[in-house]
Amino acid sequence: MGQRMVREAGALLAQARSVVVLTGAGVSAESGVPTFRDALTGLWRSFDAQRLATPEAFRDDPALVWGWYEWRRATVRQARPNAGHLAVAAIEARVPSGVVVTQNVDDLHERAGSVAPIHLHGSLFAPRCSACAHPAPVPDEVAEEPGDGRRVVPPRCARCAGLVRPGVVWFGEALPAMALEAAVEAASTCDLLVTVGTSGLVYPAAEIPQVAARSGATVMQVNPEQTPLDADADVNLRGPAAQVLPALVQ
Ligand code: BJW
Ligand code: ZN
Repeated sequence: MGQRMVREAGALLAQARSVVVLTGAGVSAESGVPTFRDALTGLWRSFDAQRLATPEAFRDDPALVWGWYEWRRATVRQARPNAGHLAVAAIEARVPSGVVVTQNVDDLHERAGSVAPIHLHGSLFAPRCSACAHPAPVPDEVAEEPGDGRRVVPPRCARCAGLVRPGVVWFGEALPAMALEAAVEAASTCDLLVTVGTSGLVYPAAEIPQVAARSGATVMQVNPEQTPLDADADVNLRGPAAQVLPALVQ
């Protein structure tokens, strides 16, 4: 990626009055949070994230799925926002209208100073009852690995004794309507959408850059790899978020 390209992209950003930053797992990769499509590591090596993140997996083996989320919550708690998250917060603070839309279930944007990022796929820190949707407390960190190191029996709902589930959006489930509406509204009225670290494979989030492009916005992509979003992007900045984003806001 050339210096000239970064300068031009920085100039586009400086001119924009209304910016949406759409992030995916890649923005947290350099904080040590594995991306969704990265091979699972350690104890979880033999599992497939696409299969675990489903209502069917939770129904068939709630302790396995809950244990996976406990492990991921612990990873995120130990992680710190990186220079990419900080640059996103700086963009948001600098432009007259800045909106952060994330597919991530971690809280690293909040911890970097972003104000109320829109979470399209929920949060690791908002468990709820699988039967009555009553919010449940976030469990304390597990001090030591229980049992086989993977399965953790989920807590029960204080209201109806149903099984508590992670407050995330699994495949086949609807996205939170207000979050999706707010994201689409922001994308259709912005003059620049910056998509960062997303594979562009998961819908409806993957449509958001198209919404912006069709409404006449410039679309900029930050990703070390090619993605299906390349076609919609006016500017493709190939590189890791924690290097490229800070260079844009210098
Ligand atoms: C870096 C980097 C660095 C690395 N810097 N970058 C239309 C067509 C086809 C299918 C569908 C469709 N519409 C719906 C579907 C089905 C399905 C879907 O999209 N399937 C596809 C797989 C084909 N969608 C759904 O089921 C959605 N629901 C739905 O549509 O409901 C309809 C409905 C309506 C009304 C009633 C009922 C139903 C729900 C989707 C939910 C997605 N949930 C997950 C799990 C969340 C919880 C959890 O985390 O466990 O969300 S799946 C997973 O993918 C997670 C992510 O947010 C999401 C996106 O992943 P992301 O962020 O793009 O990460 P990766 O890992 O894929 O990519 C990382 C990228 O970073 C890569 O490009 C790297 O190169 C890059 N990178 N290092 C910058 N340092
Ligand atoms: Zn309940």
